[in-house]
Amino acid sequence: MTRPVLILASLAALACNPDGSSTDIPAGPGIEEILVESDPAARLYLTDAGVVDDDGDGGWSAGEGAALTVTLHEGWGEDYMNYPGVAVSASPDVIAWGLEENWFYGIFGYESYEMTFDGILDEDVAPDTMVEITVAVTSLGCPGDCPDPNPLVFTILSE
Ligand SMILES: [Ca+2]
Repeated sequence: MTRPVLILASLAALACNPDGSSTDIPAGPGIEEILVESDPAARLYLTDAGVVDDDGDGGWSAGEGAALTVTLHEGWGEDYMNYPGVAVSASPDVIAWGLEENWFYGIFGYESYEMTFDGILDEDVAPDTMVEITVAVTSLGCPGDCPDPNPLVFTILSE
């Protein structure tokens, strides 16, 4: 499968695909490095992670809030009406999320929806702390009836 790759030197991040190859893919605002790319061949996949800090200076400081956005796609052209959603987590666990998961009723075939998660970075996080953030596909009925999590993993650097 081929797909267009946006070449922006200032935004490009080196990522490893599941088969071990590397691809230059764009990282969104506030993203340090993309570690794992969500597989676009899967039925539900994630792209376009970005983090915008509350005061807009481009750095996420201790105690500051930020909005994480990510786009969920249906890639097979088949409506998925079983409350698909996205779950977010951080390692180390230094972000207090308003919601750690969010869902909606369904996603039509080939549709894309941007989702936003608000988080506050802990007060005691030192500057230049690397935080790994995982966003994963889930559903309201999970665990039990779970779609492939097909995660998108990236790092941010605290200010
Ligand atoms: Ca800031």
